[in-house]
Amino acid sequence: MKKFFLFLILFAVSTIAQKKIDNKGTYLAIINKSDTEEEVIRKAANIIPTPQQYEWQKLEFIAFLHFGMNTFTDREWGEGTEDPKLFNPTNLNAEQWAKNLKDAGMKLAILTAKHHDGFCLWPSKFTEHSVKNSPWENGKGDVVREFINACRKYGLKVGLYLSPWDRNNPDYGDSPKYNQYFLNQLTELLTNYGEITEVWFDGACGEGPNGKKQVYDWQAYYRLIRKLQPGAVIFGMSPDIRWVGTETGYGRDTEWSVIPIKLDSEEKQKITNDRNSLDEIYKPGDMTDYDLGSREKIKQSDLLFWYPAETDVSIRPGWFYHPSQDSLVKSVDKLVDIYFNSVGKNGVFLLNIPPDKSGLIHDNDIESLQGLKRVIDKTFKKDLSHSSKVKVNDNQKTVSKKTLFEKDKYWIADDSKNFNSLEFILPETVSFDVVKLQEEIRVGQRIEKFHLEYWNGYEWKKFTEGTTVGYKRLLKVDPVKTDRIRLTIDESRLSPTLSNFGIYKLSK
Ligand code: FUL
Repeated sequence: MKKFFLFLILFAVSTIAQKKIDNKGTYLAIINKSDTEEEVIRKAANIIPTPQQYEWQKLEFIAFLHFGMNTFTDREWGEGTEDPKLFNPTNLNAEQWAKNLKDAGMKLAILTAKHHDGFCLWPSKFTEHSVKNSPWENGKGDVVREFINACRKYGLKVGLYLSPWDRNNPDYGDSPKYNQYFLNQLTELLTNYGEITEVWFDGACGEGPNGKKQVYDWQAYYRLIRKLQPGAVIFGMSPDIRWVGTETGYGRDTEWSVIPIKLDSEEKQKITNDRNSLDEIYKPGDMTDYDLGSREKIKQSDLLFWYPAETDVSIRPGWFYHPSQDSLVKSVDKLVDIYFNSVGKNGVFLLNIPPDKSGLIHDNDIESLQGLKRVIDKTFKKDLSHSSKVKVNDNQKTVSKKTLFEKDKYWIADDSKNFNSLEFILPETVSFDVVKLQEEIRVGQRIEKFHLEYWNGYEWKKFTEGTTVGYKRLLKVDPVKTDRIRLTIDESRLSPTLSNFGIYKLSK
């Protein structure tokens, strides 16, 4: 009998810690004035990504291609009055783009189908300002099609950038008319080219105080995209994916994917527990604040939802190709640092590689991309804690790390109020300088503060600490030599989870 109870206790210890994914969370939560702080935190801890957001987050590293009229005029923002005849790549080869992006480990590529100058890279029926009036392929070409065919061939998902600000269209500023034009263009792009994974809306508008005042019908845009491409996520001016807030490639040290917003009384009437209702009220707002999702912020809000960060930067100083910047392509070391600060700070890394006037990605850019890939592959090839055993909260029973983080399984603490630690016991002493932590975001984002220690043979020594983890947190640390590492979660919203842990040696 005693043995039976012992078995039961051991069984409980080994099963409590590990769970299979269940979808108990919600996509959004309304905060009521009467909610206690505890209630607000409980709501925040249970917000989860939609399936589309989760799939997108897993892409980690994606590409941007700024290509268009500006490539030929050597500008960043065109006027909209440029002659379509200027667009004439001599050697355009979208397969060269796709192959190099794929080889660099990118999973999706986004092309500027139309930038602010209004010039369309596809032969739109709704304007003359497009490739159809250029000498390229005698006006019979379609860059969007060539790009998408090449991406499909190399197994890359596809995204399209369509600038709402349009300096060429005469109806811009006549709001209903231009909105219809924009919807027509979206319809062309989202029906004629198969599956589109990301639609990219930029917030720029340089019209100035006396310029044309176009009121965008965001709700109509979202409705059309949901209808034509229900699997797609919308970047930027939408409630799906937010801009990280800078164009440097560096995310915040504390990067929450659960974001609060304020609502006016009309919006409060319209919002329900259904995430689709968010589309009906969402107004693009400023997401550049240093603190977006702290306890203080969420306590003062009306609504919480999953709103992850995309971290964009160009491999060159400009977004478009300029021959004068050939020597200014970011180095491998810089790109590696950006990788750690984007993918490694709970963001998706969107790196821009602009094709040149001939229609090819320049050799200097390819060299840096290949260098980045080499470092990432070499560094993350071998997790030095792979064969470790894990001790949870000083429990004498250990589990193998492999079993704890097996596919679709994760560790969840019993109670957020207890001391929560995971000790990784390695079969031998190793030396490392990179740590990887991942939360199981399909349960929510919960960790608010953590620290890491190593055993030096006598005592525990702290070697790093942090705040949020989210989908992925990568930490570069001074080299550590040990056979025991302890992760302690000091603060969390409800019970924290962990879906992966790894230690590596940065290898160039
Ligand atoms: C900005 C634009 O104005 C730039 O030209 C570029 O497209 C960048 C990605 O977004 O807002």
